[in-house]
Amino acid sequence: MRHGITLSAFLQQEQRLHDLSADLAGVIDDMARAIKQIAHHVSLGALGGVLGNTDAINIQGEVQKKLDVEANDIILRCHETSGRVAAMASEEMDSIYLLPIGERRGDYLLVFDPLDGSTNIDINLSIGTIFSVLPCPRGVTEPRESDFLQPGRNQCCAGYALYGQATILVLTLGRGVVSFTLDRAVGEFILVQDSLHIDTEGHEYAINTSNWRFWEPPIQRYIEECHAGTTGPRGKNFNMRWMGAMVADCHRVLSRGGIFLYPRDLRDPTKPGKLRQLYEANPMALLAEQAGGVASTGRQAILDLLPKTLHQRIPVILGASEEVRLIENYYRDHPIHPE
Ligand code: P6P
Repeated sequence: MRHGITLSAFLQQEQRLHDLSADLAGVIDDMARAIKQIAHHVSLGALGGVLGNTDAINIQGEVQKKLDVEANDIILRCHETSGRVAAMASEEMDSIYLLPIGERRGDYLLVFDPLDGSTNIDINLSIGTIFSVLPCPRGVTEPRESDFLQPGRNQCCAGYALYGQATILVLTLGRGVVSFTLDRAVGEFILVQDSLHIDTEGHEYAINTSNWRFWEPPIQRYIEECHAGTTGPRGKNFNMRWMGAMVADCHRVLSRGGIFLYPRDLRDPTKPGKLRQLYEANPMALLAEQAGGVASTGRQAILDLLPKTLHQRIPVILGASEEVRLIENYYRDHPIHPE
């Protein structure tokens, strides 16, 4: 019934009907403005002079792409003078970002992956921006890293942009999941879906199968049974997709069901996973749960996990409830790995 309204109208409605705070509505509006700017740079491709690598390595140990840095700066600029956020953190910045001196500190902490799927940038494949909004602890005006270390269940808002054929914005405020498409002619995000839903059953899985030999047995068992299809214990055939960008794979799960997995693997037993909790796992987990799905590490709900560090990595298994619960059962039969 709300299809066709703009993001601004949607946010006004949420303020009127659901007490959405004006400042949180403003944070979302500022993020939408940043996404429009990033979408423009992304759309230029090789003509924009922002393809290729910088000569920097980020804290993740990954080569920073020029567009990673560009997108990161755009998001900082769109929020640092709004008076709505108190500080920010990003995959591309080693430590938290404090606002310029003199700028009003707001009530929210913004964490984001400015450009998820960076290895897809130079080959014109799916990339996106993932963001999460946390409450700034009351009375804190100069946040420290520890103020960001909140469980994902604390998120006030989570969402992502996907820069594909269309630029879309998917969002949750804790009352379901809505999706907008950018109308470039007028520069407005238009509501196109007002309740994304993940079916309990799934038949499509996303995982990087080249890591097979490093997976823990519960994951090997689950994927083996998917491969067996109707001849195996699942009694149904599965399809596989892997986009190399969490934002794209998770959007497919939110749009047509299935499951996304980036489990803990034994390539580096000291690493609990590849994906980062604060700005990849937590926002996607909230969206998945709000769409009727489940988001788990394999052993517990992602949203209940207290992060230990800003760039904490965790295993991610999210999507169709029946699929994720089956994997959790397999983990229950598998001894806990030493931390
Ligand atoms: P792999 C992108 O670098 C990312 O962080 C996620 O967006 C994506 O799902 C994953 O890594 C891809 O990892 O090991 O398949 O290259």
